[in-house]
Amino acid sequence: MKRVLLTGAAGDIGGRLRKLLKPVYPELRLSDIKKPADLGNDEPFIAADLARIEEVEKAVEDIEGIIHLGGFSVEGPWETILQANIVGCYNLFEAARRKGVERVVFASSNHAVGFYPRHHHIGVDVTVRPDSRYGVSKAFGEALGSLYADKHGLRVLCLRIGNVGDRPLDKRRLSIWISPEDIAQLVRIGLEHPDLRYEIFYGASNNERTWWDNHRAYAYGYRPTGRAEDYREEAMAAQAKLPPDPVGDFFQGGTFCSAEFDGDASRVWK
Ligand code: 15L
Repeated sequence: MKRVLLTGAAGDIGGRLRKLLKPVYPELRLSDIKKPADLGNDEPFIAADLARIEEVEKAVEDIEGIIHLGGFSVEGPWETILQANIVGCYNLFEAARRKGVERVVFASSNHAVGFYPRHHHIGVDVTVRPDSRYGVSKAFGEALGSLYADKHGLRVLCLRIGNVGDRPLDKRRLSIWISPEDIAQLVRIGLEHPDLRYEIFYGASNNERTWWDNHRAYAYGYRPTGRAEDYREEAMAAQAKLPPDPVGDFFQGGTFCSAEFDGDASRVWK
């Protein structure tokens, strides 16, 4: 795989993957609605608004594999989610089909299943339980990827990403954290593994407190090196400074669940 496009290149995960994947894919093409501030001379860039399919088609021209991080990366107003993540995701897969792209790695999110309680250990075969409009858009992207894989033969990997960062930020992130190196490893499986047709993996490092069964990723050779527990003390110290959040602390999606929550709080174990 040589000609790879990274959408969402100006975002946080995009910035990290740009650096980690450049040595692997020297021709890595970047795209975002705006130019990354620190764009290097050796980094080809095409601006594209995901809501405009003609712009997306230009960005994917001659590309073999796409890492699709583009879109709105947290909860937002419906109109924002609709354009960036629903229309935008459709445009990305449809442009990929029209231009003969072989593979798409789609950045899904843990928020597609955020309303599972933390005491549930879930695989990738559970019904989605989104915790936000954002989470719904990620479930939509996973479904769209499945359609394009089954109907059009695109090879698709959906990564239900936990939280990417240098270290886990709090108690919840001790369960869902993924190091930048580990997410780069998963992306490479999506772009290169010969047997991959359509899969969903959890984007998590080797975390003792995980809520997820990620055996599909391991079956494809994933060997994470990050271990959230190594940062337990600082994450728990950060947690101690956070206000109590009975709903958010009960469900996997955290504050994405408690935000705007006016549901049945008796579902929450006290
Ligand atoms: C996500 O999907 C977001 O993109 C990221 O900003 C974090 O909020 C993360 O989930 C998380 O759940 O911690």
